[in-house]
Amino acid sequence: NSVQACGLRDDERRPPANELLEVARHGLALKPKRLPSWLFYDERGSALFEQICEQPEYYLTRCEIALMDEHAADIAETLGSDVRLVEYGSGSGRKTRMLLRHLREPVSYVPVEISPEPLQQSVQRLAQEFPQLPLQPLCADFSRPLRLPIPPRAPRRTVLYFPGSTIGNFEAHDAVALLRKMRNEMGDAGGLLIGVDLKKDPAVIEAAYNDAAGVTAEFTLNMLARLNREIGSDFDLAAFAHRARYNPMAGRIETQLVSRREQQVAIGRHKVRFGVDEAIQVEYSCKYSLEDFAALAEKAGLAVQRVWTDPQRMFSVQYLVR
Ligand code: AVI
Repeated sequence: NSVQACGLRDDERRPPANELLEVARHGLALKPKRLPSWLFYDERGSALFEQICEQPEYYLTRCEIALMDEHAADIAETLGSDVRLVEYGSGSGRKTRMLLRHLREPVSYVPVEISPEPLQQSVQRLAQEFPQLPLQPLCADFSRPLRLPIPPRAPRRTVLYFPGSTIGNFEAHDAVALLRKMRNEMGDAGGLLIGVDLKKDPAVIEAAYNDAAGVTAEFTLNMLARLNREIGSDFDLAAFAHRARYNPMAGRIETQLVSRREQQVAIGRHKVRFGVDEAIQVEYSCKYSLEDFAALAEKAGLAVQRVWTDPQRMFSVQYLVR
């Protein structure tokens, strides 16, 4: 097996504290207050996200794995032979392994992941199961333009894999921009295999983001804990609450951190004031109908070629081409 090292200097691995401070100060000066959802994913946040995926209410992961389990052979057939597979975000790798088991003579697998530890772990696991497959991990932020490693031989096509409905965490305008960037990266003959969560009974969606065990609440609050750890802010975690509600007009879960009382929080040398019930908007999780998503893809110059979905239309895996 050939595994390329992921070359990244230590100072490139984690946003520096002054950048985090600037991001926090900027977001908390906005009206209404906002913090970006990438702040969730420090080591603790990534571990909590893995736990969310195992909660009984969080149907997304279970449904997508069931779809891959049932259709992996058909999906692999659609992608064809001699594919270079590029995954945006390396995740736990379970869905990827299901796909790789069925791909015919893949040229290489390129997981793209911003944090080096999960990237290394998923590559090590894959190297054991697929000793013949060239692995070319890339430590990078997939939302920025990528310089893909040179493949070991010419692929028939480059297929980008973006599971998990992570596209839902981008607002429509940013989602179109990301899909357009992917369109460039896949090249003329390329494709995009993407997981997309679907619109359904709002109660089912809301439950997924308000699990009874409180893991999602802890995940959301970890954003403030992270800021306390890394920039020395003094958020009192007991004075904020997790709130995730489905907005039917916008078709999305809106997750907020809500101040339980009037308070002031030190962010660097500044004090930020919060009123009772004042919210920080921290995440959107957009839900699509099949028609909505096809229209979004079209704006990015992509056409939906195949859709795999379950009988209850909970979740979809879609194959998009130019
Ligand atoms: C990563 N992403 C698709 C998850 C979602 O469902 O929006 C993140 C998440 N946030 C709360 N629960 C899960």
